[in-house]
Amino acid sequence: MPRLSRRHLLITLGTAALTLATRPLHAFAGVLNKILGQAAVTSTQPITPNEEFYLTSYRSPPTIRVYDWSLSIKGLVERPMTLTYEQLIAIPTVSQIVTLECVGNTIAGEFISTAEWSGISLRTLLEEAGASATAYDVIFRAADGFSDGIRVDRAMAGDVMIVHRMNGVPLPQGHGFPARVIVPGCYGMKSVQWLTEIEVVDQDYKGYYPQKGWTDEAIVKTTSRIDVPGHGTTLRGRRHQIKGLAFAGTRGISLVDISTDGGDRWTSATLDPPLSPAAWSFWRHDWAPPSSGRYQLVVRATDGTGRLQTSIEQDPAPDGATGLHEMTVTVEI
Ligand SMILES: Nc1nc2c(c(=O)[nH]1)N[C@H]1C(S)=C(S)[C@@H](COP(=O)(O)O)O[C@H]1N2
Ligand SMILES: [Mo]
Repeated sequence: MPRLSRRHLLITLGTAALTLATRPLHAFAGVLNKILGQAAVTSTQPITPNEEFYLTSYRSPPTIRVYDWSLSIKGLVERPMTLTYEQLIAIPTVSQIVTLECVGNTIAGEFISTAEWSGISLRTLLEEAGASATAYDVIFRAADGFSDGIRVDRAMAGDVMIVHRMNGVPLPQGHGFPARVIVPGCYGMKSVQWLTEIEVVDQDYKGYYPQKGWTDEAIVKTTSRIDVPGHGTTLRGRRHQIKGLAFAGTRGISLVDISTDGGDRWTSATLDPPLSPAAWSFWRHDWAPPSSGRYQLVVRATDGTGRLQTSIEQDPAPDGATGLHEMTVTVEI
């Protein structure tokens, strides 16, 4: 991403909460999909329309008026600063297509979507503020009381963004208006919405979900999903297309295999090039079943490091679901 020069940042010098609750993980895992979010309509488009992008927040989205809002950068920085909305949007934007997935997403679940996000690189902002080289974590705090943090080296990698636009329009209220964080390759919890404060600290910080026992590292697991045909479908005729998506965050997807016999034999599917290194991959496979009958379809992906997606089934808690997506279809030739 292009670097921004100092004169591009209109900054004002200035000076610039934590809730520890314990709840059993199993109780939490069960309600995450039902209470904390609403699944969007299944969409197999490479970019999810804003109205269909999945929603997750631990309470209802705050209503923020831009003239009441500011973003402060504080802590271990040489030049603490506060940006108004006007100042933030005046900075030349960079854009990146990034897939977000909730850590609570189940195998083949709907809590995964992709958008083009526009804003500024966090690295630029931290360099501008003079973040300490010896710092450990960067904490993001939000207007709804939510917070989370990432390691300073991750924050400085250049691909972490502070965004104020989503698919070409200002961030919708339900997706973090007026500004949010985007951390490619991490579960959605790190992409703090309704952002108000960035603090650089010299110790490990545990955010809202990590405090409750969820993963702090939050690196997405490799996942894949069959979208077409649907489970239980009856397919008529000799030729059919099986298709779906796969995602492994910033590791990317190198291979998708499909099995039509419950996982005994595998064939590689055709992969579409992803829209960005941080976006999901679409795959398809032309299938000519040899005879009528019932078939067990299974998909598995290999990430960009050559690691095969595990078939071991694990619930979303505490660090993301694993297992393969399987479904039964009936063929009538
Ligand atoms: N302020 C705030 N940011 C938040 C959350 C929240 O509850 N409050 N939820 C997180 C979680 S768990 C996810 S998965 C993503 C979801 O972003 P979306 O609703 O835009 O899909 O936002 C993250 N950022
Ligand atoms: Mo989430």
